[in-house]
Amino acid sequence: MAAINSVTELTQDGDIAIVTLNSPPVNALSANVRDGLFEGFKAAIADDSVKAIVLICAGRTFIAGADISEFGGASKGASLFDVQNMMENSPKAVIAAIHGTALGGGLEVALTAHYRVAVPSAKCGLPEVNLGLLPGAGGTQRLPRIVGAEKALEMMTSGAHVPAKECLAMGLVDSMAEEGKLLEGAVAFARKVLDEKMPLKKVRDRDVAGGSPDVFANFRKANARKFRGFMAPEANIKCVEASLLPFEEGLKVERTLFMELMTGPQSAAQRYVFFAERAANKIPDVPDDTEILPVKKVGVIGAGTMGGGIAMNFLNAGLPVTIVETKQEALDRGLGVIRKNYENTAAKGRLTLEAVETRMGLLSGSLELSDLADCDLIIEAVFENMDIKKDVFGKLDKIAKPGAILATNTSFLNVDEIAAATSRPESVIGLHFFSPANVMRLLEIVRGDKTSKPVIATSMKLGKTIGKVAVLVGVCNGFVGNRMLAMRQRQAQQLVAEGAMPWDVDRVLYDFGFPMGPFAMSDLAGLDIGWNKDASKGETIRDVLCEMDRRGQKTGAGYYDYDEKRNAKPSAVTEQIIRDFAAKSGVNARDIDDAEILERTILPMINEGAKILEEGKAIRASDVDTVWVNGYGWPVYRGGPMHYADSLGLAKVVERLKAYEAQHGDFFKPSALLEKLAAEGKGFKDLK
Ligand code: 3H9
Repeated sequence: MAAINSVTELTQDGDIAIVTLNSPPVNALSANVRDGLFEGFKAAIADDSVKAIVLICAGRTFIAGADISEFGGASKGASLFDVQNMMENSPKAVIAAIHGTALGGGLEVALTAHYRVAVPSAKCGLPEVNLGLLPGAGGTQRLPRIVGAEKALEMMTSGAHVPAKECLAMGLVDSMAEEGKLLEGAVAFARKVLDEKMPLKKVRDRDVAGGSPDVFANFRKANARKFRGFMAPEANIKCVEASLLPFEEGLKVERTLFMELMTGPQSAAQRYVFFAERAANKIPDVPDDTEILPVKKVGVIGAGTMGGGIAMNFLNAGLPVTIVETKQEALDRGLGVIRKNYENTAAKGRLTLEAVETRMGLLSGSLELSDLADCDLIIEAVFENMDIKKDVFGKLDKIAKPGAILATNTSFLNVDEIAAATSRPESVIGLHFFSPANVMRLLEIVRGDKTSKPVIATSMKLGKTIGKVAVLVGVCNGFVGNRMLAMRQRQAQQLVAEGAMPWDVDRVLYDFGFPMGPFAMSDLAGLDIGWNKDASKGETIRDVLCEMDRRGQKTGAGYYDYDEKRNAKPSAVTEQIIRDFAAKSGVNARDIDDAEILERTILPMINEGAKILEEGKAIRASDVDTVWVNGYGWPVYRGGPMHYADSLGLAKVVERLKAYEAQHGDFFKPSALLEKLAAEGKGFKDLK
């Protein structure tokens, strides 16, 4: 056995050399790893007793890609291309042995091996698109040469991690090894290559299947909506187009486009988000070894849209759930909706009917709160009213077993006040899911004054179990997300009061990258949420719209008019209502330009984010961004409001807020933290 360097070993099994990489956590292609691979292969090739070479990784995975944390720094040591050339041009067969995930640069390395062997649980993918990039080490040229243009387009623009079985069917993997016996399988395959004198296949020498011009045109058209605003998908498509050229020419296109993306703002933002989501898991005063409480059974109170969606998360993760409602009819309806949701997914081919039954089999309904007595976690999802919540928690306190986590799904109420309705505030926490709760990735976990560390650690871990991005926040009105959203909403309303039309505000925010603007959103949700017919006195534009039964999409009209297919059209009726309001309140309605709309809706959010940080209600600026990217449709290629503020420069943010403060008053007054950072020439990224 010979150590090549601190992360690479070269060993031998008869005439088969084995290059083993061991660079936790994910064997990313850092300078050290590249050096180790380069020297390892060089030594194996130079050794006359070696006839074939197996590349395998220790730990939980094959190479998961380039080392993202090294991006932007000066490159040191052997380049990835040096490694790949050494492997591809090796006169001895090279076999990549894959377990865990072969992703990005990792798969690109494997594609320069002559053969690939994988265990069934392995997955392969080129997920660079999710970092605002494209595979920059020949992957865009080699993948289509194996799987064809169409599959390559799908894989590269989705970043999907494709299971080994599918990879085998596509020819991306040549042979399967038994689970847990990868090395044996790969060595046996290497012997077969030698015994049968199998050729040393170079992927680069193959032709690309498919790839007529209409394949690309159709793909672009079919995905236009999904790719809107992003630069990387189009660059990936262009590379697949270039794979129809001779290999070296295609490689040049790949290189040029890769460098453009790599040095651009979108990829910087998307890489930032990658690390931000992972940083959110780290809670300074809740160490990794904090006790995790067992959660084997979950209770949900309320079978409405929210309760049902919440329940589905746990069912999907294989945990039994009991839902409690007050009336049989509501319970039946709630359980029925869950079944229907699963059946719809099955109809789309994304779930087997067997899986539907397994999940429904884990679900039970009850009209008795006492049926939650054996639950380890109980989540309340009843009406947003403090008295009702307190009542529920008071009752829960009496029936829940000792140590059970008692969670509220409130979206803005004071979790400490709710906790005070129990004799065990240390067990109470906020688990704020976003609608639809079974789909949206964000979970705001709200820590009360007295919430215990094990309850926090367990909640964070559960977030991961159910596939959420969990962010720990503190108690304040609306927590992080809704508190900042309220600022945007206020300005959106105010802009309309001053003469902007709802569709102008919506268009500016849509063009910025949000999936929809605030008024289209209100129409979708229903304008009458929180509106009371008896109390309504036509005091706001919304009041008037609701009084006219323009309650949003469901009534065919709201801020917008809708046709039968729910396509929105600016409404002359709404415009007149707005003009009448302006006249009544003596406002001189004016044209408001797009730049002002954008600044007045976005800058107050940034300012509020700064206040949240000042008050310690979020741990770090990147947590605020993680909330906005995953829960509120903030375009990931702009990194979140705080990252966006940094990209504008905080001095500029402060200057613009002050300009609006002079015109519109205190609402725009920059927070002390913003002023301080701007004065010091710093950004939110500099906060430690
Ligand atoms: C690329 O390859 C470009 C090339 O085409 C071009 C070359 C010229 N680098 O996610 P986890 C860290 S771009 C650095 O919690 P999991 C991660 O930050 C790359 N660090 O684990 C975390 O650190 P910490 C293309 C990385 O089991 C720890 O590893 N590849 C990298 O839930 C554990 O990560 C990708 O985009 C990296 N590449 O999931 C794959 N990857 O513990 C990105 C991970 O300090 N990675 N870390 O917070 C993933 O998708 C997931 O990490 C993976 C494991 C599925 C591998």
